[in-house]
Amino acid sequence: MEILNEISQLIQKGNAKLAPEKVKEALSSGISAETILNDALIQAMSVVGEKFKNNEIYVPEVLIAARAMKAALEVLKPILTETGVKPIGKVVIGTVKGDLHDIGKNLVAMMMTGAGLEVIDLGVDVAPEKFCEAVKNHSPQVVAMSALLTTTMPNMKTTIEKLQEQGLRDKVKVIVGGAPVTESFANSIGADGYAPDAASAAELAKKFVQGVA
Ligand code: B1M
Repeated sequence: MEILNEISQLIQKGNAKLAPEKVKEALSSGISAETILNDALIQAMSVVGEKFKNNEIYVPEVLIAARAMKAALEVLKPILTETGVKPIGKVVIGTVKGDLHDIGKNLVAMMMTGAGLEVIDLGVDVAPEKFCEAVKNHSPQVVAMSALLTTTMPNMKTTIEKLQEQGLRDKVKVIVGGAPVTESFANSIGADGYAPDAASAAELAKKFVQGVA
């Protein structure tokens, strides 16, 4: 669909003004939020990532593309988070210490909200102590951690160890995800679950909350 390609191009070029407008246009022409998300927004960021890896673009261009992606995502947010029901449980989510990537984490948070969960979002660069503090303050059933850098993945393990140290590990299920994270990594650090994308992360958290996983 041409309009999806146009949205993708606008995000890649970092046009934070026109990208959301085009998303609105696509929605009113009957294209689903899910299609726009997967085939335009996420697709655009993977092109950006590829170009960045190949040194065709640099951090400033990635940053402005991310800004446009976020602006476009804001248009989809009310649809993705739409839920008519009372929250069925609580999740504390954050991007781990040292890591500033939050687009995927925000998407996971939106999908979880849409799945009927209350989400406490701690933001980015979240230290293990901060996760522990949030568990004490909010008593969630699930702690969800995101990491986009191979160098910050170990901080997921450090956070699990800190939860253990503070006697909180048995009170929560820990799920992890993010581009470099794999199921076997999740197992190796003692996480309870791994999800490859935002929709399955929401599904998994819901199962844990309902005690069926
Ligand atoms: Co960064 N960056 N970045 N970056 N960046 C990557 C991740 C990279 C793969 C690019 C590349 O080289 N191809 C590379 C990491 C290499 C590695 O370690 N393997 C990289 C690098 C190197 C860096 C810097 C070190 C660059 C530098 O400064 N020299 C630096 C680090 C800063 C830091 O964090 N300390 C850096 C900075 C940045 C920006 C700030 C410019 C910007 C982030 C802006 C922001 O997030 N607010 C940025 C961006 C945008 C990217 C890419 C291009 C796109 C990431 C993204 O938003 N994707 C990325 C390349 C890529 O991923 N292809 C790249 C879209 C998003 C929807 O996908 O986040 O993967 P993603 O989330 C997915 C799944 O992973 C999953 O669900 C989502 C989809 O449904 N998911 C979960 C995510 N969290 C989950 C949690 C779950 C379950 C699923 O359970 C809890």
